[in-house]
Amino acid sequence: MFVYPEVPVHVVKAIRSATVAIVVGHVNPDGDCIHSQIAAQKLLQQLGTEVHLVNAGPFSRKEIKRFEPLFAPHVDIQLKERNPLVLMVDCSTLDRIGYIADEIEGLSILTVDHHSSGTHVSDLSYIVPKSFSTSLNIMQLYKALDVEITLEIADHIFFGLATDTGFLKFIGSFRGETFRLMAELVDLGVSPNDIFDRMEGGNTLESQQFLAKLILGATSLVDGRLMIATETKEDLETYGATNRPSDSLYAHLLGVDDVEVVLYFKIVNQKTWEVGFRASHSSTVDVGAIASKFGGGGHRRAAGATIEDSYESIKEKLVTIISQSIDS
Ligand SMILES: [Mn+2]
Repeated sequence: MFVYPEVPVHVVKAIRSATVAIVVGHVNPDGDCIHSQIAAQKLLQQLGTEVHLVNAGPFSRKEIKRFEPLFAPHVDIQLKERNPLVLMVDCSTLDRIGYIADEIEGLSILTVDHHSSGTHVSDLSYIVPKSFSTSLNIMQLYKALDVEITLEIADHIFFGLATDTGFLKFIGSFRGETFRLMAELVDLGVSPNDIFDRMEGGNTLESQQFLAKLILGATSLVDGRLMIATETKEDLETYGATNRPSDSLYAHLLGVDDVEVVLYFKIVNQKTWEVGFRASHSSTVDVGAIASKFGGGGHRRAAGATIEDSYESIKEKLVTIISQSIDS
């Protein structure tokens, strides 16, 4: 059974003794990153510290867009000269914070994260790879520093957790501690159904209609183990690129029995296609490796590539390579 490790004493001391601090997160931030940054800011403020939120952006996800005005895109030089403590959250390596890495050079960094990859910047850290979200690590900091978790803070923590677990879908057996922490947050007044609406809602009617169109036109190949959805130039003109329902499309098509891989062909022009790849949780197909053969990249289960060729030719090559990986 997993329990959170204690927050190291030198981490508690570093937070307590900071008079000015910067809280930075990774580029292209997600819900866990942004809500962890805000929850960390409030923690430090409760301790009397002056805090600045910094993130290089872009704030492209709809659920975090409204928080963008709270974040500065740069660390200004006068602030840096005051030798602030840098809290780096939801990432452990400097390459993840973009150009801000140069702007904080020489400052001491405290890392709070749940990713295990990469070489860490210092031993001043609270990194818990088994934690489902950085926001739960921040919750541990509140407890270690004995700062009250208000409803507002509880909401930030829960939202971060909800984002990183696909609203609890990615949590497996023997992880009761996550639910015990969630129960504390819900008893503080957090409403899981409100959080779900904020996370999954906010779609335009156009994006839902675009989704319907893509699902209706999807084709099933390789004995039902591969699904391909393709948009036309007219679809793009009707619904617009910002209404592309990518996440929902993948979820719907991967939810079909036996489907292992989903490809989403997004039109750039007749000779250029951006292809999104997704593989199911149980599939052995590594779509990141396949995308990289076409000049793209990504992870085992999620990847993308921009390919210059005709639709028919790209499709033929991808179907061949995917049916081989499914068979092997
Ligand atoms: Mn995270």
